[in-house]
Amino acid sequence: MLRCELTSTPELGADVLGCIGFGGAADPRVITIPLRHLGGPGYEVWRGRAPVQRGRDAGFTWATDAESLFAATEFDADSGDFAPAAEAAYRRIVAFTAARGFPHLLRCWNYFDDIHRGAGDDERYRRFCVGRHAALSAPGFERRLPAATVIGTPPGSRGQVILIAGREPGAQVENPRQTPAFEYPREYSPRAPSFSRAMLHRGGDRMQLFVSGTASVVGHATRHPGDALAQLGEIRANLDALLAAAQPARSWRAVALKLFVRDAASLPAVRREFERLFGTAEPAMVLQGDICRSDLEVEVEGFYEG
Ligand code: 3EB
Repeated sequence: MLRCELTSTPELGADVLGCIGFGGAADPRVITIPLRHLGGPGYEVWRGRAPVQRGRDAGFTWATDAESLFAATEFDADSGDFAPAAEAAYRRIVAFTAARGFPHLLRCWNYFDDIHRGAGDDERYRRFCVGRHAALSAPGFERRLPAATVIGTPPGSRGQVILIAGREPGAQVENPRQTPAFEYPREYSPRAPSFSRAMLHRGGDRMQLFVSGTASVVGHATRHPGDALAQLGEIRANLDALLAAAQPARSWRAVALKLFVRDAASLPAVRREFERLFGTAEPAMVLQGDICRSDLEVEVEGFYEG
């Protein structure tokens, strides 16, 4: 069964599928994401059933037990149009996961720099959406999209995708308060963002829910542009609606929450509001990063069990 923990002291035993370190880590077994770490645990550890088999092939660092495939890859995206780079990365991902016998993407994390560079439809995030869509679109694909996060990293960083894939498909969960991202109207991007709000799958005798990066988007519009505290309240409402929509589990427990903030200066107030809204029982990892729409100040993602 897949497990996740956020920790500041990772134990890298035989059951580790992947360990992701934020800010910077010297250990070569740790996948480093160059986001500034602002608080909470600095490592995200995914575990499976020991002994995990691992390797490096075709541009992927991967690990698997019988049930899940964890993989990470990098892509260059320094100049020119970003869409072909994103498309190539996702075509590699589709081919690699299928070849290893885990053809169902459950969860993808996407990190790349200069996410807002370029005007209008030339913005890098929008070009990323175009490339990802080209690689994933196939008949019926919109019902099989993984949960996802896209966060902008500091200038000069390479593109990185981390993924979890399964032998069996997950079940898509959409949010009744939000337009499905894959149906966003044309004004946001030439091709809509290819992700599900959440993916549900069975982990042993429990249900597990991968919740995508969730922002202050209601319908398809940004609510409370520029207002981090009000956006957090909207995120709480979005998560409540999503968790309620994700049956059969009725009481979900947050196992791992990540809070992304655009502006570190907003942090003390954002943190207090986060603790008020989410409680302090589960420490969240707090990271500084750019959220896909420039009027979004905060985003929360999670892994839940029920
Ligand atoms: C949103 O709701 C906010 O393009 O994969 C959040 C999570 C967002 C994932 C993606 C985008 C993505 O539209 C942005």
